[in-house]
Amino acid sequence: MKRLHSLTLIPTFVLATTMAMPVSAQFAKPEDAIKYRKAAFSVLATHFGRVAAMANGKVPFDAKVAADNAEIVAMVSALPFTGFVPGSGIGKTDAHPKLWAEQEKFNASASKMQEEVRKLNTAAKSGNFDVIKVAVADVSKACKSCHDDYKRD
Ligand code: ASC
Repeated sequence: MKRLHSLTLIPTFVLATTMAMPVSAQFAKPEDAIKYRKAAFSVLATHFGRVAAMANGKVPFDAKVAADNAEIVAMVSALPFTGFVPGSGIGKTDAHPKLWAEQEKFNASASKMQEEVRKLNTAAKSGNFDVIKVAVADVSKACKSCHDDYKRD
């Protein structure tokens, strides 16, 4: 077997180091955190939207497209939440100020979404359209529940 070149371990090392840092050290300004989480939500919504469009009959079902997009959704579902750093509740944000006073509840809501997203990923890999439809509905419910509580309209 070929020896694993030490260079191949660098990305892993960088990722591990970055993730171990306190999130507040990752954004120079509150606006940067706001921009980051909006971008991450946008990626999440784009890929979830592609699966949801099929589940809701707006686009013909394609098992591979569903699986590929559900995988991306699962991959990025944690990203937006690193952007909710203290002090980033003011500015161009739809985040409700109470979010920072209810961190535990907010985190539980985020975890619920991530759990449903993991189930969607499993469902999408199975290729079973009926199971995917249920999983999509459950993810939507989790998204909406958190928006109802923490997104200003
Ligand atoms: C989506 C999307 C959301 C959720 C939400 C569910 O596709 O972009 O934010 O579903 O609309 O109610």
